[in-house]
Amino acid sequence: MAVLALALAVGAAASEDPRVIKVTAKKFEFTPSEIHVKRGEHVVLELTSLDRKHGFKLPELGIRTEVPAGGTTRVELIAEKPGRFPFACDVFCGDGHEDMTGTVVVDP
Ligand SMILES: [Cu+2]
Repeated sequence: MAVLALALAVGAAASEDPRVIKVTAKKFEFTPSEIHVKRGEHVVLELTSLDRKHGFKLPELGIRTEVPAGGTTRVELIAEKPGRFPFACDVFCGDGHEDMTGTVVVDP
């Protein structure tokens, strides 16, 4: 009985871990540029820059961070409402910077 309870507890803890979504940033794109999450799902965006410093701004979900050159930044995301939420690089990174955009799609 005690063993069963322990197994259930471990299973519950594991299911609460956020899903990690890896996103790379480079001049002048995010990959993937469209990120799907479920409504209420707890995810961590793991942003890695393959070249220089970039920004990551997702204003409708209150996220704004920077990704250092060659480095990784993690941001947590729990989207409570479905919809399409645009994000963009907000650290000027050269001609083409304006095209460095993407969308988080929160599925209902
Ligand atoms: Cu940029």
